[in-house]
Amino acid sequence: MDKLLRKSFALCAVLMLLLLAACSGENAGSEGATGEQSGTLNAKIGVVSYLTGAGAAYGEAITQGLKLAQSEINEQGEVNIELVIEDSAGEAEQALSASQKLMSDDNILAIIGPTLSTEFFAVAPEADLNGITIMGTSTTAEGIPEIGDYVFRNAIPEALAIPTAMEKAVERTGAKKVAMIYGNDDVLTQSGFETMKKTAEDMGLEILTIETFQKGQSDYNAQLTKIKNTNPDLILASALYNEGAVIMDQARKMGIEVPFVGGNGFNSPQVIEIAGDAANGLIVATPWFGESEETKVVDFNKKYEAEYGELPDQFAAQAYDALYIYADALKRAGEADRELFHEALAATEDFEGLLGNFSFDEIGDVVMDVKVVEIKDGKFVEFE
Ligand code: 1QQ
Repeated sequence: MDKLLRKSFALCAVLMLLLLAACSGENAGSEGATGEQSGTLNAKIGVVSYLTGAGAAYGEAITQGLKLAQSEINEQGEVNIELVIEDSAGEAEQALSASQKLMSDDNILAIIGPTLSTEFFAVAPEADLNGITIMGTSTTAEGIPEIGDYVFRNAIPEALAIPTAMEKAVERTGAKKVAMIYGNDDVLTQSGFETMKKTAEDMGLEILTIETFQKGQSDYNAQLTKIKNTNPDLILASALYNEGAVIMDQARKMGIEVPFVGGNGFNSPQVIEIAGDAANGLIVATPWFGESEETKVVDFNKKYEAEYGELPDQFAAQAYDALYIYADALKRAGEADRELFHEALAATEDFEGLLGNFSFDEIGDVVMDVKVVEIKDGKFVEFE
């Protein structure tokens, strides 16, 4: 009799559990969720990326990295991610309207992007206000995670990358005098410049001249003539790849042979594509070193090349890691709920990604190591 009672209790418990599981599957879909079906957590992630216009190679690399991670993650079966991708064209206004469209969809769990800090500063305050987690995978200007509680990035801030690159460059070249050039109409290139200037002052370097330019400029003769006349040991340049590559090309043609130290904008194979040999001598700091012999980097290169017919760059690698970081948070959240996801993401610690060990600090900024690389013989190689 006792046994029979215990058996029917057990049966009831199993039935209750089955019922609960079925209910939670049906209810999902309200709060940034598309729910859990057959043991898989479903989530829709919004992406805003720079896909058309002068800097489209940034957005192309980012979305390719995201899609590769998405197919691997979905294949693993624990979570199933749908990406809803919108183009920002590198413009703050378009980035804002694209993200407003995403934010108004209750089924969007969280956002990745936009690409440029200039765009991110227009979008992130609104995401934060709406309680929607947003993460930049390429936004490196000062002040990004400080925008709010729901704002994160997995891109290395200029404040960390630039001093690392400058210290190594000065150590090797023995440089004492520097010339500076930067884009004064972009949040990232301005922020990078501020960091370069402060670092130069802290290191006791003499700043010979400070030159500026704007997006889309094609002739740098005036700025480069001034720089050449001051005879610097090193040039500190804060630029996106389009303008940066043209500056290097024109500098080399004028006979300026000294190395350049750049920020995140310069860290693209597009610089080599556009400037050719003139790109040799560019030094940048990055968490990504594509020539690494580490198995995970080699495997990623292979898969990426097979899929897209080209090798990945830092932007692809950071985006790839970003989606894994989101998937990891989603698993720990246990359901596709905006609040639970936000809490889980903020608690990310010692995540082992393609770019190494990754944690968020208390404000959602990056804790990770950077390497210094240079362009030599038309390739990014480790800076010795
Ligand atoms: C920023 C950047 C750009 C180079 C991203 C493509 O670092 O705008 O913050």
